[in-house]
Amino acid sequence: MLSSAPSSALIPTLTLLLSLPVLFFFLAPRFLPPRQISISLPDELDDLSLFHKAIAMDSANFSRRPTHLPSAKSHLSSSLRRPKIAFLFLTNSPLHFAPLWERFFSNVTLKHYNIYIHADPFVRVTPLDGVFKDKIIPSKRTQRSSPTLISAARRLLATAMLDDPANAYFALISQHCIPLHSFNYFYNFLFDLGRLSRDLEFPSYIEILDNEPTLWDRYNARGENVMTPEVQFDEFRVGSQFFVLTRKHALTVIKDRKLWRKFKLPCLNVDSCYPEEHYFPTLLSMQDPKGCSHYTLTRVNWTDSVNGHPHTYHPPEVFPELIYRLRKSNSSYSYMFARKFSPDCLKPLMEMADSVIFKD
Ligand SMILES: *[C@@H]1O[C@H](CO)[C@@H](O)[C@H](O)[C@H]1NC(C)=O
Ligand SMILES: *[C@@H]1O[C@H](CO)[C@@H](O)[C@H](O)[C@H]1NC(C)=O
Ligand SMILES: *[C@@H]1O[C@H](CO)[C@@H](O)[C@H](O)[C@H]1NC(C)=O
Ligand SMILES: CC(=O)N[C@H]1CO[C@H](CO)[C@@H](O)[C@@H]1O
Repeated sequence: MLSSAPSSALIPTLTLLLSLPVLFFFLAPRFLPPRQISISLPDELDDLSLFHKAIAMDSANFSRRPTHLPSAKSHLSSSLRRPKIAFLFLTNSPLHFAPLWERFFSNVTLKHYNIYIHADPFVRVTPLDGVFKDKIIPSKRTQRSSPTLISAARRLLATAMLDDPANAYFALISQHCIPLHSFNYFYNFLFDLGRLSRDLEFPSYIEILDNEPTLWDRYNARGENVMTPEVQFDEFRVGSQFFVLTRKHALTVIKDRKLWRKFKLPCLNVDSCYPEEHYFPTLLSMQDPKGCSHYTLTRVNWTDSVNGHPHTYHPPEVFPELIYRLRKSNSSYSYMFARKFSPDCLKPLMEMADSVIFKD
C-alpha cells in the first residue's frame, strides 16, 4: 500500500524534485543538441480529439443520415442526396500524377466525391491547384516500417468523416497509384444498383490474407508475446494497405483503441514489420470478416520485388496493353487502381488517358 500523505521530511525533497523541470527548462537549451523529432512518440501517432469529434458526429447523424452505407434500403430512400466517395491521398512526395487524376475527376458532372491529402510536412510538396487546391489536411511525419502510416490513414479517415456526412466510401491512394478506369465506372461499381435492389450489404474492399510465410516474423516484430492477449497469432492478418472502406468500417477503424495500443508500438525488427499491412486487415477480419471482400482493388506487381518494394513501371512498359492487363483479376471484378509507376510515366499515361484509361 502507498502512504496517503507525504511526511514532513519528504516536503523539501518534493519541492526540489518539482523544481527540477523548471531548472531544466532554463538550462536545457544551452546543453542539449538541437531537438530531435522522435516519430514514435505516442502524441505523434494519436489524434484523439479528431477521432472523438468524428465518432461523435457520426453517432449524432447516424439516425438522420440516409446516405450511410451499408444499409441499402436507407440509401434508396434518399433521392435527394447521392453518396460520395472520399479519395484519401497519402503521400510523402509531390503528386506526380495530379494531371492524370485531374482528368479522372474532370468529366464528373455532379460532384460525388471529395479529396483529402495527407502530405508529410517534412517533404516539400509543390503547391497544388485544380481539384487538389487546399485539400491538404493537418498532417504529421510518416515513415516506412513504422506505425506512422497507420496514423496518417486514420487521420485521413477521421477528417473525411467529419468533413462530409455524405462520404460513404473511403479510398486510400498513394502518389504512385494510377486509375485504371473512369470515375463513373468506379462509382457505379461501388454503388452497384443490383446490390441496392437486392438490399445486399455494401462491402469494404480490403485484402485480408492469412497464409503468408512471413507472418510469424511480422507478428513478433515488436517483440515476442507483445501482441497478446489483444491479438492472437491465428487472428493476425496481412494485406495491402490500399483499401476502399465503407463508412461503417472507417468508423470501426477510428474507434479502435484496443488493437492500436499494440500496433503503435515501435518495430524492433524493421525489416519484417510493415504495421500498415497488418493493422487494417487484422482489425477488420476480427470485427467484421463477412463485411469485407478480402481482396484489394489496387493492382500491384510483386514479381522480382526488391527490399519489399513492388515492381515499378517505367515509360517503356506503359502501353494500352499494360492497362488492360492490370485491370484483369482472377475473379469477376476488375482492378480499379494500380501501382507503382515512376513519375516520368505521366506523359505516356496522359497520352492514352481519354482513348484507353477513361474510355469505359
Ligand atoms: C510484373 O513485373 C515483371 C518484372 O518484374 C514483368 O516482367 C511483368 O511483365 C510484370 N507483370 C505485369 C502484369 O505487368
Ligand atoms: C492469379 O492467380 C495466379 C495463380 O494463383 C497468380 O500467380 C497471379 O498472380 C494471379 N493474378 C492476379 C492478377 O491476381
Ligand atoms: C471527358 O471530357 C472531354 C471533354 O469534354 C472529352 O473529350 C472526353 O472524351 C471525355 N472523356 C470521357 C471518358 O468521357
Ligand atoms: C446534417 C446534420 O445533421 N449535421 C450534423 C451532424 O452532426 C454534427 C455534430 O453533432 C452537427 O454539427 C451537424 O450539424
